[in-house]
Amino acid sequence: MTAWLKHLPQTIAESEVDLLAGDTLPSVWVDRWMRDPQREVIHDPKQGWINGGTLLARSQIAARKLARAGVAAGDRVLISASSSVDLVVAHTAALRLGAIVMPTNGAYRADEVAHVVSDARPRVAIIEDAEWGEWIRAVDKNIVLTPPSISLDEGPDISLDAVKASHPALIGYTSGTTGRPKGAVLSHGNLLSSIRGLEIAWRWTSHDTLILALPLFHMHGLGVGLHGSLAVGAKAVLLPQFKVDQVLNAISEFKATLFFGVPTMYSRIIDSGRANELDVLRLCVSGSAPLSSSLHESIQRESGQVVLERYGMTETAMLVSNLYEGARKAGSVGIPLPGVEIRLEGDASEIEVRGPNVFEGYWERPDANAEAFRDGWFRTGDLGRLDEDGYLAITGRAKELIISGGFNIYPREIEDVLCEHDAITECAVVGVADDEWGEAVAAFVVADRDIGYEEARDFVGRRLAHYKRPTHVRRVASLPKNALGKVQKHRLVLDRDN
Ligand code: MCA
Ligand code: AMP
Repeated sequence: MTAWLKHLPQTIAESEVDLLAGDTLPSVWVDRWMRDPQREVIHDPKQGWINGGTLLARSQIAARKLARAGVAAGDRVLISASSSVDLVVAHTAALRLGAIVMPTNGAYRADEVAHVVSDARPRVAIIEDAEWGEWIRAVDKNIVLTPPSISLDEGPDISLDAVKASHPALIGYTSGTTGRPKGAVLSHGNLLSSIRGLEIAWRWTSHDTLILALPLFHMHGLGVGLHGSLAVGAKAVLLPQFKVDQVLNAISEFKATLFFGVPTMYSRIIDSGRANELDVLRLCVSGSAPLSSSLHESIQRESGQVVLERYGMTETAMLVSNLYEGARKAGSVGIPLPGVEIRLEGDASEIEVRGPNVFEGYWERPDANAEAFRDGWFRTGDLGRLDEDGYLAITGRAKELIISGGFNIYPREIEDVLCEHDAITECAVVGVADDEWGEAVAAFVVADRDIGYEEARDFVGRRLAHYKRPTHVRRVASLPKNALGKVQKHRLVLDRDN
């Protein structure tokens, strides 16, 4: 039996599952907004509720402004801003126009911004930070800059919504073991099929209201939370920051039914002593990083909620999920979502995946694509094990990656920066278990003099996003190496006394 059939409610037969129904997300959204223009769709703290009719009209105007600024189908538009109705309008406008959106983490520093800009060459950058404008213009002074409200001149009426499922929709920057971040190009079909799978698996309907405190520049908040809410005609309440009290107050105020978060968010909710207030929700979902069994149990004990853990990636959107009606196992990410196939390959049991949600490759990186796929299967770099019920547990990683509070950190990037420090001759960065963040960054440095914790954090923080700063810094006489001179990272262990 196809593994994912377990996600179907009894009322849906396999033959009725159409993961590309509607062809593209923007056409599905526009269809909903036209059919029910009065229906409230998105809420933010500044603008309150915005309905479908207003989203339709405002995204059309915004698309005309982008077109006037020179954006045509296939051109890239960089978007980096905190969550707001304006951001949603800008994002939907760019997609309706056929542009390829580059959602970009607002914590990035100059070099990180310069890398993605010079790699994907956006025509317009929708940003809210003047410093970013300088960094972007330093790469290309012709890039048009605008805040999320899109303060550009309006262009003539143009035809929108002509994109097809095979056209690229998004470039999400992510990295591997080596080199700078690569742009994963996701098509409209990839994004839509993932949402259709979740709509079925999580019984997501227009009756739902999601409290969305995840940032809208990564797959979790954007490709799941926002895209899904818009596609099924549900409501999304945007919170520009994650603050436990605001989240719990919003659940009650908006009579919410759904909350999606990373494990650090759930751990903060437990620490607040207010976790019992999750009990009114229909569904709590966790992803982006491992949810420990103990946290899973605490949430259940405090609120009665059995959190549903799921697994995904920037390159694939969502892959595997625990069951809505059926077991939600702690320590397991569940069963492949509709349309998704998984296999475990090699001695290490690397998880490989295939399906309509899986991207076709990295932006202008044939070399990386050749490595990323094996016989048409995408190699996730995660290691797994299947239990007797077909549930997948993630047991480790073949790739060098640290996940801190749901953000991915590539040790190599931090090592390259630390090695620019005058006093550091060699260094190695590893992830260590951390109660608050899941994993934290530990830097081992060989240096001419003592490098203090503050100095190292400040040095990295001026060059890379804040969450990449090391939490532990150790000066060592030398790094352990094998006969070939390769650093043996597994031998780098923290003594916890300093
Ligand atoms: C903030 N800080 C962090 C992190 N976030 N340090 C390490 N890791 C982090 N993730 C630091 C700040 O720099 C600050 O340092 C201190 O923590 C306190 O900041 P605070 O304001 O409390 O943090 P926050 O703004 O509340 O952020 C915590 C957060 C955030 C809400 C958990 O990290 C977050 O939004 N995480 C979600 C990431 C996400 O959306 N991932 C999805 C990727 P100092 O005090 O020194 O200044 S998509 C993905 O992974 C795939 C597709 C999937 O499966 O979903
Ligand atoms: P990203 O590159 O930000 O898309 O992060 C994808 C990676 O996050 C995956 O390859 C996994 O290593 C990790 N990940 C996502 N969800 C989970 C989960 N539920 N449990 C463990 N790891 C996860």
